[in-house]
Amino acid sequence: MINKRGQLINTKVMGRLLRYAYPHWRSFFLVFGLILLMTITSLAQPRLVQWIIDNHLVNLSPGMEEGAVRQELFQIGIIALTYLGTVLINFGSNYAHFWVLNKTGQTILLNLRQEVYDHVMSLSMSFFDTNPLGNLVTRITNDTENLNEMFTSVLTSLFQNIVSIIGIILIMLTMNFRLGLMVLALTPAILIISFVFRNIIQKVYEEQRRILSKINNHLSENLSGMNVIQMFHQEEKVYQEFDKADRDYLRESQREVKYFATYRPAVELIRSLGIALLLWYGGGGFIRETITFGILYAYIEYIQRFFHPILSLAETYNVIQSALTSSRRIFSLMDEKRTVINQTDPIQVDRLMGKVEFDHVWFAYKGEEWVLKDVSFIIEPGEFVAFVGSTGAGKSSIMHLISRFYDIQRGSIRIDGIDIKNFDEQQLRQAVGVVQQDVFLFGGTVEENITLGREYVSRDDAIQASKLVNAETFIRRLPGGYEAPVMERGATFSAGQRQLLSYARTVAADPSMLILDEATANIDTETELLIQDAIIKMSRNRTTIAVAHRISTIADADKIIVMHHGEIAEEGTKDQLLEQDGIFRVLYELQFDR
Ligand code: TTP
Ligand code: MG
Repeated sequence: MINKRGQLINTKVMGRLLRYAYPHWRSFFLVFGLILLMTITSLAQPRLVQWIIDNHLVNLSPGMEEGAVRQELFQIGIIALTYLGTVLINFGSNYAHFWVLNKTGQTILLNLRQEVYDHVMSLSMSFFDTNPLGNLVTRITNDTENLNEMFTSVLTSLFQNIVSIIGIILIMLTMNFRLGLMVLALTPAILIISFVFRNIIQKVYEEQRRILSKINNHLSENLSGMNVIQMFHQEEKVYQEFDKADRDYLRESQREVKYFATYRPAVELIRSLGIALLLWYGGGGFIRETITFGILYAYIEYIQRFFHPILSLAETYNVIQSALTSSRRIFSLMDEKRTVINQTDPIQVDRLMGKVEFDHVWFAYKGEEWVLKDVSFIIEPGEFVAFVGSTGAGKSSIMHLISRFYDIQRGSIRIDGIDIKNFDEQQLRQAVGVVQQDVFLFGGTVEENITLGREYVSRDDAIQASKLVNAETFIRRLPGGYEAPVMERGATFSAGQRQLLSYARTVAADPSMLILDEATANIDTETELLIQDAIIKMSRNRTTIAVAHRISTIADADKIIVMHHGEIAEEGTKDQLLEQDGIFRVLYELQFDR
């Protein structure tokens, strides 16, 4: 049941949906016209037959004159042709309306899906941290598909059914008022049954949707983590979980079938009851000659056609509910605001020098769980600064903040003396080249993975960058070289190769600042030397901030900052820190004692 509040929200959602349909009003207009034509031709048919029976067939009798018979048959022929005409027009308008409608629906859907996807892409990282991937996939695919139902089946079947019902009632009442009233008297029974049914079935549908979303989440999560599952022999457990959700779904589907299996025969029963009543009452009328045989026939036909739109209206209600739920979910997704907001009037700089300042920065991913506590440091243009510290100390978080993936809660972060909130986000991210801890390769070619389709990165830039970071040699050796295919997630590349590719990707855009969040993965000595050399070449003439796990990366740093539990514990050159005899010295000795 819809309460007052629900209804209010529904009309709001409806209004918003209609805004998507509005640009296509001509198509919808055409569709409504075609539906009107369909309904009229369909409703005219029993009336034509009735006409033949009552006005012509009854006139035919065995002893009739040849001329009169021919005259009647001629008339019947004309009506029969008209009947054929209604069948053809009905067929034609049905076909045309279906075609126009689905084309329009799919166009609306395409736009909507693109809009949703565009919006999701624009959202800040914190959104993706808190929303399961499977839900997003469901919303962009299933939920938009549900909406299509709204525009195609619902909008038009509502119209079609209401027109049919009104048409049939009018025809029945005008043909014979009392018979008409009698048929109408059955309507409440049908309505009550349908109403009860749709309430029950709606709950079933809701449960089905919930389970389906669970299945989707399960699939997307576990398929992407397949290597971990197999490595730790979790197949059985994962399968059990999936199996359970799948069985739940089966159970709900069976429930749906069960209710439908009761509902349909119940309706059929009422329909037969109606026809029996009609034959009893109408038959009496026929004998008393108040009702003609043709009218009786036409009524039976109209009863059949009367039930269909009523039932269909009840089912439409379900589709509307499901579509409204989907639209509410889609709209709430579209209403998600970016948490990181771009300046309306951002500062434009030709090229950043690369001075980075953290000024009493406090930061938490959520609530008051501080990941960074009062962190302050200054990195001069062109310097090479290394961050070290135990896992979870907040090193990667600092890197995220420099390219403003998240906004900080307190303090400020400045680049070249300007608060990063005042830069254009795009420009900032272009100026800050980030090599992330986990390298993500996309399906495509090697070249595409380096240029990433950025219009300011040419093929030549990609090749130059690969040379600079020592990736050229191994790329040339690949079958196809720069055109070599990359599997989704780069499964066919070694950790070292992936690392080098991501270096090439980052320096190809010639950023003023370079952020290296070093992978902890162990890499063979030869590749390690290549990486070492690549880092030195990349860091020339640019501010470089590296999260380092290997002492080799740190050795030549201008400054080392030691993080501990979200705070800066020590700061200085390697030699200064070693002298201090603090955390760094411990970390250093741990690595060299291996
Ligand atoms: P990180 O900044 O990722 O810690 P780190 O880079 O120093 O660690 P590692 O050497 O292992 O790479 O995390 C700091 C804290 O922030 C940690 O408690 C986890 C938390 N965190 C989130 O809550 N959400 C996130 O997206 C990230 C990256 C971290
Ligand atoms: Mg990290």
